[in-house]
Amino acid sequence: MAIKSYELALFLLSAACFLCSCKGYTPPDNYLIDCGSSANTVVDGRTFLSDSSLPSTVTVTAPGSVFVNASQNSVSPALYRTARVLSAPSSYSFAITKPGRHFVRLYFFPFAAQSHNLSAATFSVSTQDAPLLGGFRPGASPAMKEFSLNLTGDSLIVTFVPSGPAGLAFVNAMEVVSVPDDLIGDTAQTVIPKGPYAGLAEQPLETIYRVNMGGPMVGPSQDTLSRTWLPDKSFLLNANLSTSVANVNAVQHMQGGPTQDTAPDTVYGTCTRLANVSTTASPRFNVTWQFDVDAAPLYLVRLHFCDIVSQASYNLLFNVYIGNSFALQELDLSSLTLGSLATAVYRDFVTGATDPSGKLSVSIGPSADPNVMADGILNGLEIMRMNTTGSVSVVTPPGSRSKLGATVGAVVGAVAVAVLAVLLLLWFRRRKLSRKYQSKTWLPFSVTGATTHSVGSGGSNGTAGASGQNGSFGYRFSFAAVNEATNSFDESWVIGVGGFGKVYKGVMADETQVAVKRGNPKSQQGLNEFRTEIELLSRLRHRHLVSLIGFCDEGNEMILVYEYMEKGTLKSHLYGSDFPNLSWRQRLEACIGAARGLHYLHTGSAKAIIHRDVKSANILLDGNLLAKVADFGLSKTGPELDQTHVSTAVKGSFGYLDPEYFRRQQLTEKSDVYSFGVVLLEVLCARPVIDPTLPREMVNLAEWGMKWQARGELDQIVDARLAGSVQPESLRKFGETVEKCLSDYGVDRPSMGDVLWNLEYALQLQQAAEEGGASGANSINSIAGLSAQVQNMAAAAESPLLLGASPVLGGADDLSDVSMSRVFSQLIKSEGR
Ligand SMILES: *[C@@H]1O[C@H](CO)[C@@H](O)[C@H](O)[C@H]1NC(C)=O
Ligand SMILES: *[C@@H]1O[C@H](CO)[C@@H](O)[C@H](O)[C@H]1NC(C)=O
Ligand SMILES: *[C@@H]1O[C@H](CO)[C@@H](O)[C@H](O)[C@H]1NC(C)=O
Ligand SMILES: *[C@@H]1O[C@H](CO)[C@@H](O)[C@H](O)[C@H]1NC(C)=O
Ligand SMILES: *[C@@H]1O[C@H](CO)[C@@H](O)[C@H](O)[C@H]1NC(C)=O
Ligand SMILES: *[C@@H]1O[C@H](CO)[C@@H](O)[C@H](O)[C@H]1NC(C)=O
Ligand SMILES: CC(=O)N[C@H]1CO[C@H](CO)[C@@H](O)[C@@H]1O
Repeated sequence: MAIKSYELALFLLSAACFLCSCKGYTPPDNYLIDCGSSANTVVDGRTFLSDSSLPSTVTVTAPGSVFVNASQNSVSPALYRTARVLSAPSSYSFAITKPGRHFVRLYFFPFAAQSHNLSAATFSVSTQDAPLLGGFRPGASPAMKEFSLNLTGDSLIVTFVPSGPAGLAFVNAMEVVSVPDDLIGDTAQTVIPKGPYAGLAEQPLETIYRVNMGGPMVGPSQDTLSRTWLPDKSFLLNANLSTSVANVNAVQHMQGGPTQDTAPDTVYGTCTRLANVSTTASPRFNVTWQFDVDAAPLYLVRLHFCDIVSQASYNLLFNVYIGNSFALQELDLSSLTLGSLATAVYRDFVTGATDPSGKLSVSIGPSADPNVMADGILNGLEIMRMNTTGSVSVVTPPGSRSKLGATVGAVVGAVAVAVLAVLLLLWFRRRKLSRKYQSKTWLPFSVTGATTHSVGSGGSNGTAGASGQNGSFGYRFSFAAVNEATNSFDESWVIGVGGFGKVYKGVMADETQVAVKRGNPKSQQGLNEFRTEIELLSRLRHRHLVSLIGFCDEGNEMILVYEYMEKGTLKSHLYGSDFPNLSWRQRLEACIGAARGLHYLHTGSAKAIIHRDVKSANILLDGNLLAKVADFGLSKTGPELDQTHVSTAVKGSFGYLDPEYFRRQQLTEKSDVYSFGVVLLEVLCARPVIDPTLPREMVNLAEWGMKWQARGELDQIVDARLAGSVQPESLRKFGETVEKCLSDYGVDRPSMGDVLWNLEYALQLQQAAEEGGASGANSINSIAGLSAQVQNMAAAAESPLLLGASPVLGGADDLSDVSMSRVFSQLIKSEGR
């Protein structure tokens, strides 16, 4: 509510701004100081106070400091003509009226002063909570350093500590100005690997670049937050591949989206666009901007977009890269703005330098879809350094309480952040290195046995390839056979596209329908996934895992042939397509099937197998809506008995990723349980797990769902098509299960076996109620039904591997670790309700 009215106030202010052309945002804290000056200085309509007549809310503790000024005929900008020279640790302390983000801007220019050699000054600057500059030596020309800090206390102490042989520090001017709370959110997306990043809210940031693509320089007087935006020409690698477009008056803002304070209209209303050079030999190319950065730290990269170029919605489709990795793949701006054109949006990313020599590059390039015209735009870009190292010093103003405790806490916090950053970096590097040292050519997978040219699918015409260690790999098909089965990889037979490549429908010579996944031979990741999938799927057979029929590794091909799943993905039955609605029972049954498949993966062989990419798009339905788990490309064998986890780079899909896995990079089966919990919510609510078009608090389904579950009102967000048909008892059981799956810590999450049992139980509750209310007789029937299953389970528990190896057995064949006493205690409890 508070946020709403605040936004309304902002809106009114910006509306007022339109009328009176005053600034849109009034900062609660607004300190502007012209350091070393004995008179006020007005710059761009803002008054910088004289350093000698400061208000009582600013305390300077600067023993032995002196004011110096440049020669009378200096032509440097006004704020850079005076300085306060500090020859001992010194501080400026500001009273803060409203906690939250503030810009701290420091101005430096070592002009020639008579009394001191400012060029020799070397010093560090910190606040009581964050290091700002370490061993800093101002350059030869005027420069402003801008930091964005989330201040939590009632004061900000900026401390300068001289560190060079000259024992000097100085500052020309300072600003401490409030920033709207929603300017920097808490979350962003990491690029390598792709995933969520949380924790920006408390992160100190230093602005490194702020660029207006395709437009002019925007100065402090044209920006509601007095920022400076540079033109992009000097950062373009090849300026002749792009054109500039401007349509400033068209810019619109959507509710809950960026405002004038996010970036001025001059930024959103101008862009750099892929040039229309379709006459040249290669009409498809990228436009790249390159920035010098330090190789070590992480950066927050904010990309601003506003489709001022399209004539109609949904026509512009393009890719955005940070370094060589996708930041936004097949970006469709209209879908982020509910279809409206010329509407401002931005996306935040966290990345390291994209080149070890200290470069960060951002590119836009055409869509991979050959039917889409090569086009792409970028309107603005900000690169902010996330400071994670260094120490803080505090020169406490006289009379104020010592804040040692707070300082120590801050240092400890900073160390924790630093450790996290180092981990992130190491793992970023490792990925880079491992990629670098991988051979560029694709080595045929070592499978013995000759290739034959005849085709079969379970018949006797294929070759049963075998490897020494892992037993049978199933059938090895000739390329000719696969080619024929897919009508020469007919594009109109494509039934899906994944990271690995396209999936085609196919019909083998004996009329068996198959799904054929053809990998991109150039993808190294693809090769690993190809191998993993063959190895795993050849070992595992289960009614609820999609079966591998065979593969083809002829030449450079990486082709996998699976059983055909007629009804497609579970996801497509929930939203985004026009399949008939699934009833709550059907949905529960699909979840139960998938849970069985995962439970088998986790427990069906000596070493647990962790799927790592559990999502509704990887759960497929056959003609009878029987659910099977697919896509084992990312799967990993679980921990050895003596370990509790597998350490690994984070992979998986945004929105489903276990936060603990992301934090600690330790993989356990419980990461799959988390992702499965997200799938359960998706099944209940029938909406995407991440929907950036929704209001902020609704974007992430897991968060949104848990909010309602915590209030005991999960029924409020049930798919409208299920209205009234979900029995409250069933929903309650389901909700509790979801909540447990989504526990923050893996140890608090149930095993897949427990999840399975709880879902079975939710189904029983639903059936019991549907079949005539919870009369005594029906309850007894459903208990009888369950007991029968429990007996099956007990039988199954004796030889899980054997049952797993045989796909025909199926049913409740894999509940090996559900304890009988638990089953009954839960039944008894429920009867008591
Ligand atoms: C330099 O400082 C002196 C005394 O502080 C002042 O009188 C003089 O006007 C200043 N010069 C300039 C160029 O500002
Ligand atoms: C000022 O210090 C710089 C760096 O130490 C030095 O290169 C320069 O010669 C000095 N200038 C004067 C006038 O002493
Ligand atoms: C500042 O940090 C606090 C936690 O220390 C957080 O609650 C608050 O939301 C943050 N404010 C902003 C504007 O990010
Ligand atoms: C565009 O840039 C490329 C590479 O710098 C250069 O080879 C080419 O001649 C340029 N084309 C034009 C029309 O300037
Ligand atoms: C690009 O050029 C092609 C042919 O030269 C033309 O059909 C198309 O409209 C142009 N696109 C734009 C955006 O100017
Ligand atoms: C654009 O850059 C990306 C990342 O480096 C690359 O994968 C892609 O092939 C490039 N596209 C074109 C059309 O050059
Ligand atoms: C962004 C930022 O403030 N970076 C600083 C972090 O702290 C180190 C050490 O004090 C400095 O060197 C960086 O300049």
